[in-house]
Amino acid sequence: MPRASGPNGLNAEPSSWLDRRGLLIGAGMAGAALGTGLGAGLNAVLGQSRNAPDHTLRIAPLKLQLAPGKIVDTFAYNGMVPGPLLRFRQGQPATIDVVNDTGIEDIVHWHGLHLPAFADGAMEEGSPMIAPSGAQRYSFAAKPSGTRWYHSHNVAGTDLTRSLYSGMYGFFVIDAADDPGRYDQEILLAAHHWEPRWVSMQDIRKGPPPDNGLEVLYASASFNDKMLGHGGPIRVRNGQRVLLRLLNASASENVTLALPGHQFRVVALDGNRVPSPRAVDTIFLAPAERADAIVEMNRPGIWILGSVKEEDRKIGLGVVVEYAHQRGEPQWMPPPGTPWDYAIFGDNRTVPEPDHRLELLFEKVPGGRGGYNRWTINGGSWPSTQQLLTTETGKRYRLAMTNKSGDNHPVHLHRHTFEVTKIGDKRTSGVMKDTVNMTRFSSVEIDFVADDPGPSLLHCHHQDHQDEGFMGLVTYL
Ligand SMILES: [Cu+2]
Repeated sequence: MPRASGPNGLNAEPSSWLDRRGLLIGAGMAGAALGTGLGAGLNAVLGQSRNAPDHTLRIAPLKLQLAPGKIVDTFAYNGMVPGPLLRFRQGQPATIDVVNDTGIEDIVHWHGLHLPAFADGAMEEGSPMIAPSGAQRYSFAAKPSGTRWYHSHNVAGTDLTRSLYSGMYGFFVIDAADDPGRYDQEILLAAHHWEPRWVSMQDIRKGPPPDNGLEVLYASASFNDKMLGHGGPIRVRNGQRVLLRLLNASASENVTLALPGHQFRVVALDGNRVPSPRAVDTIFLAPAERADAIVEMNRPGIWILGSVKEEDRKIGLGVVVEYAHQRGEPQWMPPPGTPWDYAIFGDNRTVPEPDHRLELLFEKVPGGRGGYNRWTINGGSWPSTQQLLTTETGKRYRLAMTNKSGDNHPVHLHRHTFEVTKIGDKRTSGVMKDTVNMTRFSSVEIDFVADDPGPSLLHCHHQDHQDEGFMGLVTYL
């Protein structure tokens, strides 16, 4: 029986809760989080009722067999990777107990959902950590519809066994009432990289400057829990329409995916339907991004659905797609190298002028050889970025973001959905996301309506970037 920690449990170790990531919640913030926010929401979030939860997630160590002879020591939910599929109808009340069977405190974030800050699963917003051997009840209405996911939002820092370096992630699918469901089969694939290690990238290849700090490289990768060639194939029949729900659950690696001889008809990005569904040869996903794509199975054979990078397929990032009555070795063919462009899925609607525009500049502070890089937003690193933007309910805000670094940053805004309105010099509209990838030395503008009061974290989804200062808070008046 999961034990819900009460207010006393929550307050037992305020220092360990408040000091994470060097966080010192300001008096106002703490008042908001602990007073009105948590106070009012405490019963809801900590579960004073004795109702059975819809799901229980148990965090525990796992020896994950990616392939025969390839076992990684990790942490996971309910002994499986990804964790169990959580599926709700839009608006349905969801009650989820999370039990922490480890010696390390942790927290679960419901990525892409609109829910109160105290239930969101980000300690920076005031959601409580789950103590070692403790438990936490999360209760909220499941919305909006689409391919969402859940994952640890703990700090990893230099510890590559924690948070998104581990197997602590899973799909959270919210079905719309009007889902046309025009497909014959639904396949969920979460890409992940395993066996991380810190390296000096400049020692491995040309490019990074000599003062670059340590970065993470991985020795293996998988879709779901198996390396390419070691799980069962995806079995299809000629003429089928297969819906792929693709998630990049890697801590820091981008993926570009292809299925030779087939195209992906992208119908949703980050779970949100796009105005202009289009068929593409490849799908690019930065960490935390999702794509829903329909594939018409019209080229019988045995194929590899996998990373376009050979070195990624070699370490496991792929899965075999097998048509009925076909035999032979899985085939791979390099796809056309079309650059990924969010705008092709958008429309030409005129975007309303925002009520307020905020420029955000992202910069790297190189850590030097053997050190760790730091990241700044407008010159400051977390926690000095706790007042990035104060919003008024109902107003529209534009974040004009510039990436002044040679690294890639998937920027995620919690508890809100935003519209991509400009990529470089190109205006666009209609593409709704919760995570937007910024390529190196690029600029992107996103608009959101302040419609979900409470503190909301804006951060890079690279585990090492968010841990090293790349986060800030959007708050409400
Ligand atoms: Cu980043």
